[in-house]
Amino acid sequence: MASVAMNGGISADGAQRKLDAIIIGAGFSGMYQLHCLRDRLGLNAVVLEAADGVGGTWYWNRYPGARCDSESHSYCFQFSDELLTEWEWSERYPGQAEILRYMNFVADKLDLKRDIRFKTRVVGARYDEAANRWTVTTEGGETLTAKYLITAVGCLSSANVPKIPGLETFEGDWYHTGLWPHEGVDFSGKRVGQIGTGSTGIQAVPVIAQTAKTLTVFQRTANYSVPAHNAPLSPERKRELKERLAETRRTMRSTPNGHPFVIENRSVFDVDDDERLRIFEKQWEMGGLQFRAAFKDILLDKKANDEAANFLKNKIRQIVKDPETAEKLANIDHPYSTKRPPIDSFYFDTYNKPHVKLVDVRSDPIEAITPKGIRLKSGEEHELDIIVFATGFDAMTGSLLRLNITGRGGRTLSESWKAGPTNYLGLQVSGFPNLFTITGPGSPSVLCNMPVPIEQHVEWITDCIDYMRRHDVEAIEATPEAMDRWVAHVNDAANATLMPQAGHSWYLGANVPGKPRVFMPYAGGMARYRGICDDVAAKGYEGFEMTRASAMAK
Ligand code: NA7
Repeated sequence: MASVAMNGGISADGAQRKLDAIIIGAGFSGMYQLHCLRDRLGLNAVVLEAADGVGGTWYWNRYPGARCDSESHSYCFQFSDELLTEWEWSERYPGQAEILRYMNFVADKLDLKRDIRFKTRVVGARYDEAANRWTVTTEGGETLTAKYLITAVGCLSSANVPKIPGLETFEGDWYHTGLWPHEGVDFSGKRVGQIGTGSTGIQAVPVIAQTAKTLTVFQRTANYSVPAHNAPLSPERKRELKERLAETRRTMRSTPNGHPFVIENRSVFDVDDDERLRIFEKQWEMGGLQFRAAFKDILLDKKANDEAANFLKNKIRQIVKDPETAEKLANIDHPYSTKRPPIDSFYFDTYNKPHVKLVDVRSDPIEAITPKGIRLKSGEEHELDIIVFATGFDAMTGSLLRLNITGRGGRTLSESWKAGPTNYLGLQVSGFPNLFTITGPGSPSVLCNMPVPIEQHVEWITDCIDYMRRHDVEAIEATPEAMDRWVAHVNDAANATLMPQAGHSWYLGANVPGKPRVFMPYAGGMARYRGICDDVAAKGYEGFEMTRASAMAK
């Protein structure tokens, strides 16, 4: 269908056109949602984006070593053969700069930028019941209205800087990895302290250590990591990947996590000790998230998980030469993969460098930041020139709640989610008609290779809006009963795995003080989830209340 030239919702004479849809965020989700609504359904849609470019998380996360942990050939849109064929990745795992180039390539190819309003941060959204429209307010004080409001704000976009007393007194510089300066940071000759050893921290340590005078890593929770074995893609591998596009796509659609590899159909104790060790070694050599696909029960059975965990802890002890440091790193308190499992490039090896030191802040917590550095509870003080906060995000709900969304009857999303996020299919909340949350809590999202759940949500929302238009439906809203059933199912799915056992994970919201502890992503698997969503649609959007135009007029 022909697209409508909107220039970000503003017509050539500066007046605001009547919008059908407002999309918040220009990452993978927002870009594809715009393409679907504008170019497939012919709607007047606009994307509002705080940054001055596309990319979402890859626009902001420019920290040293920032790289995706999905393999490049799978970390891209699958909906278009043309995009897949034209774009060529250079490495096994794509780095931040290359992903950003890819996203600009897609945005230009699909001519998306003319309908994205950059440097436009949304600070509020309110549903007007009488008009059945959403009014969105921007930081600049503008208002825009549309029938549909679609959040495409990502799961990990609200940076979490812990409130450590004294930060404002620090005389050096400090940065959060998720809000990294575009011009980069020069670590040469500097005494650097890094707080955090999640996926981000584990990527940053080896790169910062290359130039810093000293690097002190403050570790609260020790973490597993498997080598990424990142490398440039050879011409043969590039050719092979292009030839296998259809097969890769099929695999990604059929697996529980959207990755381009299959989980082996065998259990840890189906094989003897020697064979198990051989398999783990092979997976370690292969590298990446595929490690956990060696057996099907690693996330289901604690004893099975212990085998993988012990293998990985032993690897740390083999790599790290100083036994005391090795023990601190291997002293991991949660089952493998129950927190997001990092993959790395020489993370543990970096601790063999004389200028890199590990400080265990579980046993001796950070008490304050002083003008000169970081002071621990014991009184031990570390003098620093730069502090890097690799402390993660107010994940999954933070980016939604800071939009200040108000639904029917003046009820805010924060009120609705006081005890933790509740919704139907991760897509809709009762009381918030025509609001769709792409990769919202309660959907598989972060447990998957992200482009897969993003495409699935965007296509489902597009089909739903298309259905509404064809059936004269003005408003769609999840029913409270459907939400209750879905929340119970999300909890059951999580409890069927070992994942809730990592008590301090951001999956549970435990990394942000005061946040309700609820296991947020849907752990039932992507392929199963897709089936449920398709079934709901096939049954005329079961669990949703649809209000027709005739009923609205009354
Ligand atoms: P994560 O995985 O939330 O990691 C944050 C790290 O920061 C983790 O080691 C935390 O320890 C640590 N942290 C957080 N607050 C503090 C304080 N106050 N003191 C000491 N240490 C602290 O975030 P990432 O950015 O690494 O990864 C997020 C996702 O982005 C990743 O999984 C990929 O999906 C992409 P804790 O474990 O809470 O004890």
